[in-house]
Formats: sequence, C-alpha cells, structure tokens
Amino acid sequence: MAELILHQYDASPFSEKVRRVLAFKELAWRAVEQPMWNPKPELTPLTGGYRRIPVLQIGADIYCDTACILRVLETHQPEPTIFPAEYAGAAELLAWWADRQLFQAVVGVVLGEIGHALPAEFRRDREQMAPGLKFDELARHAPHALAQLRAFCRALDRQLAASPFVAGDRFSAADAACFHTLWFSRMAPSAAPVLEAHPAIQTWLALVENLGSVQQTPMPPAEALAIATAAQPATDLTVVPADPSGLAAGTSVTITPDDYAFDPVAGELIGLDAADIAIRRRDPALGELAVHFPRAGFVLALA
Ligand SMILES: N[C@@H](CCC(=O)N[C@@H](CS)C(=O)NCC(=O)O)C(=O)O
Repeated sequence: MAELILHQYDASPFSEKVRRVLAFKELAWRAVEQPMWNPKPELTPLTGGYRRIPVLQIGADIYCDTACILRVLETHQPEPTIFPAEYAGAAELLAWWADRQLFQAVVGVVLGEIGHALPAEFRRDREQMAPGLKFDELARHAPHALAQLRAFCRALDRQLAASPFVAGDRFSAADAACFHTLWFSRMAPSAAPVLEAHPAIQTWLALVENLGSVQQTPMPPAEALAIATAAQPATDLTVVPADPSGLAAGTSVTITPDDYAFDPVAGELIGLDAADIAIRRRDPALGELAVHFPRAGFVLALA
C-alpha cells in the first residue's frame, strides 16, 4: 500500500485537523514541509495550481481540502471510524460549521492581535489570497471576532457538558474540526481567558490532544514528487450518470474554491458524485495525476 504523504506545515490549523485524525486512527504518515506562503514550487505541480494546505498524496492521487482528505482516510482505514453511523451526518455538518464559521472568528482574533508582527511576505500573500482581507484593519475588528468566538464557545461548552465529544459519545470529524480551530486560537493571548471560562471545552481539549499516537516521519519534497512520477492514479471514483450538472466523464473542467485562494485547477473529469470530484491532469515532469476535491465549497465549471 502506498504511503500517506501529508503536505503541510507545523503551524497550519487545517493540517492539525488531519494530524488529529491520523493519530486517532493510529496511521503512520510522512510529513512534507511546505512553505507558509506562495510560491510553492514543490506543491503546485502536484495539484495543478491549488495552493492551500494541507494536501494528501497517495502515489499519484492528490487530495485537496480536509473534507476530502478525511473521507479518503476513512476509506483507507475504516476503524476506528470518524463518522459513527448514529451521527455521521451531524459530524459532517458540525465540521463544516467549525471550518468556516468558527475558523473565521478565530482568524479574526489571531490576526487582529498578532498580524502586525508577522512577516511582510506573509501579510502580502494573504491579502492577495483572501478577498477583503486588510491587515491594517484587523485590529479594529478583533473585538467583534472575540465576541463571536465567545458566543460559539458558549454553545460548544453546553454540548460538551452533555456529551464527551462534539457530536456524541465518540470522537468524530466534528471534533477534529473544532479542535484545530481552538488549537489555533491559542496563538492569540485574548483567546485564553475565553477558553478557560468554559470548563467542558477545557476537559475536551485535553482529551482530544491525547487521543491515539502521532506516527509522523519527515519526507523531503523531492521524494514525494518522485513517488508521484513513478505511480499511476489509482482512484475508482466514477462519474454518476444522474449528476444534475450533466457533465460526462472526459469533459474538460476547472475546479476553484468558493471562499478564498481562487486558483482554478484544470483537468479532465474522471469522478463525480454528490460528495467529491476527481480530475485527471498531466504534469510535464510528473506525468499523469488524479486530483480530488470535495464538492461542497468548490465551483465546478466547464474549462
Ligand atoms: N477548506 C480548506 C482550508 C485550508 C486552508 O485554508 N489552509 C490554510 C492553512 S491552515 C492555507 O492554505 N493558507 C494559505 C497557505 O498556507 O498558503 C481545507 O479544509 O483544507
């Protein structure tokens, strides 16, 4: 079985979401460190332009976005599950809320407080990547972001006082998503008292942090690229005939995030269902690759 290669960086919250799931499932994986800002010359040849972190590589199959990554990890190793049958849908929905709404509040708090101290290249990169983001204005909006965080923590704490994990009695994708955002909030001094005011959140943070074991070994980027070159896409996703888009296998399409980092990836459609999209593309150096995205949060269009 091909190795699980996670293109990531240590401070990346969305990478922490995947690291928590890998630890919970006791999966061994290889970590390829990628830069925190563009250019990313050892990542974009794999994805075809998608620049966000993390990206999971299994041979010549490239999985973009943590929603898609969590699904493939669940298929790769179903037990222990991160989608317990009694609340698999709730776990997915809560993860979506955490990744978008809760994360947005946390980013406002963190960047509002420490943004001015970050490298100029980072600030320039993120202003280009995210529409409307202006570092000069972040400090002014930070109190509002903190109020949003407090309101969300109140609701989360109520849930965690009633059940050990976010969606129920067991760890799920919802815990990984809520955990990475609150883990990231620790970078802002003003978030600490908010978290400390919520005892059930405190207990749960410690519980999730200690689940499973991290089995991470570094891999140089060149080795990951060589693995992609030597492998062939192995996906078995197909285009479902009843898809409302009417798109057939073989159509030239583009896939673009609908929230930020609007870099389209072009290729030939090979897989499509309600949850995921897969395209085939050819890189001059790496050969044939299959690149996978979730359907939610991505715009699929004719090329
Ligand atoms: N919806 C995406 C969000 C990924 C994301 O925003 N990642 C951040 C890092 S944690 C990112 O890519 N920032 C820009 C960068 O690192 O270049 C996912 O679930 O993977």
